Amino acid sequence: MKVSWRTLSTVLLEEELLDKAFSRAKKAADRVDDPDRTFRVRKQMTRMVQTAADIISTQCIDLVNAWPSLDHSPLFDVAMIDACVGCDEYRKNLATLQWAANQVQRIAGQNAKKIIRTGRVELMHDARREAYGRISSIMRQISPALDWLSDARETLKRLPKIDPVLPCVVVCGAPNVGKSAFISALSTGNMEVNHYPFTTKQIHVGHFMHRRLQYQLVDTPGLLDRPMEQRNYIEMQAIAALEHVGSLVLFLVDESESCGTPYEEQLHLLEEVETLLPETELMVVTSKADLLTPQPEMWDEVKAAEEDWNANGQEGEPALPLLMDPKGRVTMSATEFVGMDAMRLEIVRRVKEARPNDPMVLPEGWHRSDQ
Ligand SMILES: Nc1nc2c(ncn2[C@@H]2O[C@H](COP(=O)(O)OP(=O)(O)O)[C@@H](O)[C@H]2O)c(=O)[nH]1
Ligand SMILES: [Mg+2]
Repeated sequence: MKVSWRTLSTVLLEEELLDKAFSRAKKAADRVDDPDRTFRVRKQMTRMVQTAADIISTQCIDLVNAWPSLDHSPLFDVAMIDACVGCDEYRKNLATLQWAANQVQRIAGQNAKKIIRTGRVELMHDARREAYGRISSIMRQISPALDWLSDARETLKRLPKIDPVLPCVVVCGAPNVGKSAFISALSTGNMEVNHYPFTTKQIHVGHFMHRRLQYQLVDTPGLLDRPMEQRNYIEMQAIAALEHVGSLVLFLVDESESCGTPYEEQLHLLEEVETLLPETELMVVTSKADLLTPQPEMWDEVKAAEEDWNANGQEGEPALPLLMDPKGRVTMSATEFVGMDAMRLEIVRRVKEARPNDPMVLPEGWHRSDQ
């Protein structure tokens, strides 16, 4: 099941939920019409108690059902939930709502019985009043859980959406090396702009399609861009989460140093990323090829090959020449758009190598009926 945190409905807090429950209950009572006073009051009071309990238990149960179960969530989501709000709290607060739903229904049942069993109108009113008091007391007890879930929803809404089944390229490197520019240059369609809940920096999640398979490109500002000792527990968790979804890590190096981080320091960071994501295939790429002096030898050749390929409708999967820098690393310019198409095809090849048992790829000799 794929959950979008953005579609979870708002959590009504203690006061809001009580107001809603009691005002609906009153309306339900107002609709009762019976000439016999005893019958009328009995119906009114039972309806009030039952309606109030139903409204409250429905919100609680709906919430418990709508929020993803941690046992059935992708590892990336679980790691992010743990990093951002805490899995134990998450479970505990949802369990509290489940408990409250049962309690208010039990109270409604008990007091409805009292109302039905008496013939005295004032005792019916007393039983209704008692039910309201007990329901309010339950609501007071779950108020902290409602507050917590409401805050958690705001936090989790801002998480980047990553589909664990699809290839995912994690783009990292020091600040300002061109991660965001690279992702926008490679992406087609809408780019999602997001924040990790623990950083105010914008993150970009982009996509491109190749052979009907969507490739995700994830930005990592504030995560894989500074020395290890400056990272806190939450950030470490988030980094661990990336290893669960990353098919390939691209580490961008800005040799021009226009990013502000010295070259040596960037290489130090690279070593750290290698130790932080040991299971994921890593590719080092030089960004901002247009700023290299001298210009990469193959600049004109790559540019012409890419222009040709685009002019011919991007037919096939040619071995477009990769732009290389003098150090022998693949390079590209996101602003001049040179080396980008070659890079995209290289990413596809690398991801394929890194995911030999890709569930989306059919075995040799099989054909999709719609191809
Ligand atoms: N000349 C040049 N500048 C670039 C290139 N890519 C990014 N930049 C510039 O580098 C700065 C930082 O880029 P940005 O993508 O925000 O870096 P991020 O912090 O790694 O996401 C911006 O001013 C970009 O315009 C490139 O290929 N060539
Ligand atoms: Mg950026």
